[in-house]
Amino acid sequence: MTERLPTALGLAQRIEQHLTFSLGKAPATASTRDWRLALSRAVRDAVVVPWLAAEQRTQETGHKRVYYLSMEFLVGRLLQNAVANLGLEEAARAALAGLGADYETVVLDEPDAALGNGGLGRLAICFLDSLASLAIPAYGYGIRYAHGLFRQRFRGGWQVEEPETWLNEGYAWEFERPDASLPIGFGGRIAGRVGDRAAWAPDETVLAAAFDTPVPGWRGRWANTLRLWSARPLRAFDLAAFNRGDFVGAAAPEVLAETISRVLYPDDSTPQGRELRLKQEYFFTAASIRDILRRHLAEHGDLASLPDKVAIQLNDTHPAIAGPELVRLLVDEHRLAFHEAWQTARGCLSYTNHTLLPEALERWPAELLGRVLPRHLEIVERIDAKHRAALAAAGRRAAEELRIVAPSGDLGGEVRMGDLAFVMARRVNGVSALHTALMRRTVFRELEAAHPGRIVNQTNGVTPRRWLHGCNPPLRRLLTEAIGEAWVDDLERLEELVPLVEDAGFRAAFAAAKQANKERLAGYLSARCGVTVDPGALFDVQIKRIHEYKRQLLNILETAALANALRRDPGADWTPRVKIFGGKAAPGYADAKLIIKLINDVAASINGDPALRGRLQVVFPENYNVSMAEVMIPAADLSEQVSTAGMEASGTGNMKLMLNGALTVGTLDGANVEIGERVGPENIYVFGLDAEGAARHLPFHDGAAAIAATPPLAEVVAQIESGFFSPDDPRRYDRLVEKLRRDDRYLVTADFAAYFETQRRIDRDFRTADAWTRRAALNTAKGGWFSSDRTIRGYAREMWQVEPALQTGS
Ligand code: RUG
Repeated sequence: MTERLPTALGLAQRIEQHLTFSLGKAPATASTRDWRLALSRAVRDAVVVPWLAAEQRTQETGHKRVYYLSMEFLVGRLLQNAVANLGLEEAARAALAGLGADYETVVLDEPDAALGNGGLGRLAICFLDSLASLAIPAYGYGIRYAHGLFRQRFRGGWQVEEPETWLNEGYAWEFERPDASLPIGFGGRIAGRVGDRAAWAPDETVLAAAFDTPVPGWRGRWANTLRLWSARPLRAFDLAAFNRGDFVGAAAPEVLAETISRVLYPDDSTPQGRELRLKQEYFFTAASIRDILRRHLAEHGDLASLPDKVAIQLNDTHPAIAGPELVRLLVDEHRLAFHEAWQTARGCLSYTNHTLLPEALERWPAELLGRVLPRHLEIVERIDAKHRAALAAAGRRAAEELRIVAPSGDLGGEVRMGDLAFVMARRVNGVSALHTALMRRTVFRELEAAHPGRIVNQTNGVTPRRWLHGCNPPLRRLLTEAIGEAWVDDLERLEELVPLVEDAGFRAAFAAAKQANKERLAGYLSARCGVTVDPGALFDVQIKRIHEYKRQLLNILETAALANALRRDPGADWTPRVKIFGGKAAPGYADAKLIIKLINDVAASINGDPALRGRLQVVFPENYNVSMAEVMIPAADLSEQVSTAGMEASGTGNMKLMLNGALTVGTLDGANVEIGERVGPENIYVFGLDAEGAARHLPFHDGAAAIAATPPLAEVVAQIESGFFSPDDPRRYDRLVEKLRRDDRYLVTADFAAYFETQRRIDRDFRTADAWTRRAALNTAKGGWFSSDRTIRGYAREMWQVEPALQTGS
């Protein structure tokens, strides 16, 4: 499918048209925002052509469709990505210049759509990019949160959260689809039964309103849809109440309904047992499942073909209610027998698990589930009973561990959503090799034994379009000069760089690209936070959610210990370092917020010490987000991936940093293991306990002995306790220190010595600049496997049984 993409002239005309007719502005008075919206509309026009063509082709050929259900889509900015995917960069630059506007300024004006917390939501967007680039017909389904992830501010070094308002700043990409709205019910009772069928009478109903954003793939060959649901009241307004003068009461239905899609739960890897969260999960899942059934019936007219034509992917357990919802619709509304409905649903569903942390595995009190979704609880109980009965009939012990609805302290027990998703899925995926192995041995041990082969591994990946081509123009140019542009379609072609790494000229060019990116980051930090950093220093980067298991604490303790060593021996030839942190803590996660404060306190102490100037600096810009990552990642020399082994399911930042030529310092955790396998042990810094070693120390590790045995750590701990970093409140960190001493469940103290020693090795290695560049370039060359195109091909083959709708080159 070749589309007619606009030239610079054609694009300029469209931009002007949109400026005039969509925005009502003249070029002379247009603001940057106006130009941005006009360009976005013009680019959206260009996306619509392949988008409609792709939809038409899918319908005509009856091709199987993939549906990716995710509570989170961490979109970031769209404009630059769409421009690049359509090959319109030069045209857009020239068109805007001709109109008197600057392309760079305009694309940077776009606010981030932060409809996700971190890796899980960003992975969903990388997957959508790959699905479209591979021409696999797909829909992403999620929630159109009015407020995405909060905006982070630092006040006195403490994180404070402000609401984020992405929609107020103009979002040019979506199409509202009033004809696709669906009523979604909650609560109520079962009003009647006939055989397997039941009539559910909800006592609260809201409308799910659909908003579609086209997702163009690379070269604009294909485009898919991200359909986000917004909650609306069934009746907008209570006129009778208004006429009585009860203005607040009149708006009540609106407020109540809209609450459902108002905020993204600002949490990651910790549970949220709130009723509103359950309603959000059901709201978007039910709307999506009904939409899928409606489309399938319109296209194919029968339900028997559902598993052949529909693959539904559950991104974590958040949409796990999809199983019971699909069974409910098939039984109650489409009159299938229960068993047939269950098997049909199972034929469509797959589930990806993203965490083994017990506290993060979703469980809903049966009482709550029964109150909000009474029919679904019945169905879950029936699935549970039938599943265990089937195992018993096959001669397997129906172990207690296999119960989906498990007895607990709560009245009526609790529903284990991971087990439900597992039982309802044809395939269950782990996001790295290690994570998959641990999944088989731990959380799903019994289920794996009962259903051997159901668990598969497709390690995460990242889209090279955004995370190399888009964010790193200097390196993109070098790679394309060196090996041609095919690497953007097939990232494994980066392997062709391996011989070039031995070429001094190539290494010099690679180092120059890195330097240019470091200068760009230095400029960004200066403009944004008023700090001056030396682009000649080692840029040591830890960017991710702030969480105890990710161990930003280990990093900042090591930083403070390094500061002590520098002060003690000022004459030594130290490697200058800039420690860069970025990340948000969940608002209710007190210990993570205390770690943020500690990083900022240590930063103040180090950055204010003249003895450390030019040697060590700590930078922690507020409000880390996707677009900040796009500036930091290309500039990083060192990638901090230091989670407690066994706790980070995969990581994807590790892949982005590696691809952009950063060396990893990390534990044998998540996808670090696979990074190490590809680059070889001499091109990665691995330290500390592995997953088995860590498991032997847990559940409780007494850190006091390790602290005493590690003098640099003991010194920092003593400083913290003495108020060295917090003279205004010497007791501030008592709780953190107490946890390190008595209950160091993230094994910071156990790994500190190895980490400190490894960092000193890194100091030494970085000073042999050419050898460092060689290893950095090898990281890029070996990074091709971490493309999300590879992951999606794996999902397509192993989980979805779907082929691309276009052959490469067509
Ligand atoms: O913490 C995991 C990351 O290790 C992983 O890379 C990412 C994508 O698979 O998902 C993250 N995650 C896990 N986010 N939320 C959860 C638990 O719901």
